[in-house]
Amino acid sequence: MSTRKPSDYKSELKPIWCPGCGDFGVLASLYRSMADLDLDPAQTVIVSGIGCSSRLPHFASTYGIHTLHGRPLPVAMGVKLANPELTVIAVGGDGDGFAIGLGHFPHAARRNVDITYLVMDNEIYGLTKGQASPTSLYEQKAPSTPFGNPEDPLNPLALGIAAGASFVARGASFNTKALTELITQAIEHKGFSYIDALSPCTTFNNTQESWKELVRDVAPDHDVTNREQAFELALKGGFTLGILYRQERLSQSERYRNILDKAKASDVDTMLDSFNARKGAAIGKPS
Ligand SMILES: Cc1ncc(C[n+]2csc(CCOP(=O)(O)OP(=O)(O)O)c2C)c(N)n1
Ligand code: SF4
Ligand SMILES: [Mg+2]
Repeated sequence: MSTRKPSDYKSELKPIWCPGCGDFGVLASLYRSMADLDLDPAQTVIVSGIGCSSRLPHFASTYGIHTLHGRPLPVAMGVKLANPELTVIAVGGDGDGFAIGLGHFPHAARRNVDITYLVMDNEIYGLTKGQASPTSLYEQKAPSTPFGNPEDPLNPLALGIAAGASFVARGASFNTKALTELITQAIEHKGFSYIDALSPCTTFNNTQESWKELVRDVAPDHDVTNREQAFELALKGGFTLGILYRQERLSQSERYRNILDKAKASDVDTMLDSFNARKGAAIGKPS
């Protein structure tokens, strides 16, 4: 039974997002999940990049790091490697995660780093006043694309599944009950859990009402362990809400623990002899 309340996770800073911004709903869901899981704020770290959404760690009473644009994942991975006992949650926007920061996403996924990555996807750069992002739609009009966006969007869910994320889900800021449940399951998951949280930017890309028409829940008979079915859902038009894919496999921390155990059990002199023998053989070869 949880002894903590959602309000216990609020910091003394009030969010400064625009009225109606979806990020409020994501933050409220995160507070509730942390309370449901009774997470100790002193053992929890929220790491963000740069963007409106990346301000989130300031509003939580946990530890937090507001890093650089596109860099929440490498910093979160470092925190988890340094202390696997911590609960580590990386947060950010679609621009932060899928433009400048994209190189980190597939590697965190394939390594199955035991962290949760929560992206507040508003299909726009909010903080810098509405430029098109990698998830902006073809022909979407925005301040930087008055004649329509000439590019096709990337699909973060399909990308996550392809890269080896072991938990891939989608939620929405306007459905906080379901989003809370998703975040809770993502944090509990042992491995890399990715949640694409639809989080409308009411100022530069107000999709608040239109997205409500496009969402549907994942079918009750969907087999979350079936990767092909997960791809189908990810590629389907509209937005499927819920867990698309979940796989149990050893996390990065567990694999490193196994290597440490093997290294500790092995004899250093034998290892050095074998290394020196190979080095000698390599040097001895004519070039
Ligand atoms: C290295 C670097 N390049 C560019 C920027 C400018 N910049 C700040 S936030 C941002 C995009 C924010 O969009 P997103 O990550 O989707 O967050 P949102 O504001 O929509 O929540 C950009 C391009 C920066 N701060 N640092
Ligand atoms: S600009 Fe958009 S994303 Fe940023 S706080 Fe305002 S509504 Fe939210
Ligand atoms: Mg954005």
